[in-house]
Amino acid sequence: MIETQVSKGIISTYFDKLQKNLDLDVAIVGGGPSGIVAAYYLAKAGLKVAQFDRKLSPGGGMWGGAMMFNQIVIQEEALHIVKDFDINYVPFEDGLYTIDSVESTSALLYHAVHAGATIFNCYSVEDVVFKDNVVSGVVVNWTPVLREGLHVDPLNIMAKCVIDGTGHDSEMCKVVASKNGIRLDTATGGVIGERSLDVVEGERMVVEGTREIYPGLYVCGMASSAVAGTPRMGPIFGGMMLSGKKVADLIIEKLKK
Ligand code: 48F
Repeated sequence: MIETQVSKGIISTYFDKLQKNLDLDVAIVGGGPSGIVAAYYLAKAGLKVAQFDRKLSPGGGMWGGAMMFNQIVIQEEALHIVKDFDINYVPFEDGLYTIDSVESTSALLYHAVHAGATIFNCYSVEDVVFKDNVVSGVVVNWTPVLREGLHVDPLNIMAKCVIDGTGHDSEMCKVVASKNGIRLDTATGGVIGERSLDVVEGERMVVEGTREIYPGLYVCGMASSAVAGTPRMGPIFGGMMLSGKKVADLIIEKLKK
């Protein structure tokens, strides 16, 4: 019966996909632009990478442009990444370009999956796995389970590296910093919280701050600004893309040694 085949097709391929992703090279928490760019370059380098986003539609803060005007600005330095993802761009002024936020978000997602990354939507990462004081995986649950406050245990997914790409909330850094005796690689040892907007400094520092913040845990995108206390930058996305590429390069270098 076709009705049963539809169900069987979905169930068998979904659980096959999930089982294949229980042991990862890289788990990316958050499906914003920086994390998706990272997923693409990591997968292209042949690493086993999965990305988890709590929403139905991954893409984070990129879909809506600014104030829902669905255009985004990027700068010359990030243009090579825009080209890697086949996104149309229009020169604007002074080395700035505009791109369509819907086209670019879908292009990032499409190319990341085609490069070999697996994206799990509706997954909330609620904790990390700790082994010998190294972040070694993620603890996941269905977003609706957490929203409803249901008493349902999560599942564990192991990873050689975990990326916190959760944006302004820097949730994985907060989770790790909340454990007894843990200090992140920041001025205070904890999550400092992002500063008010400064486009030039924010864009520079988001890339500079992209790094391994605790053994096994990397930060990219706004999470790296939030953890280090550097400025937000608003709807200019070159820094997000460069940060995603940088975190991928750092991990590729580490894991391919
Ligand atoms: O915030 P977000 O878009 O991340 P980003 O890559 O990009 C920031 C920009 O969009 C923008 C900006 C640029 O100027 O300021 O804000 O740093 O996306 C973060 C994603 O992480 C998901 C959330 O649903 C969003 O799609 N997320 C957050 N916490 C969790 C999570 C979690 N605990 N588990 C799973 N997903």
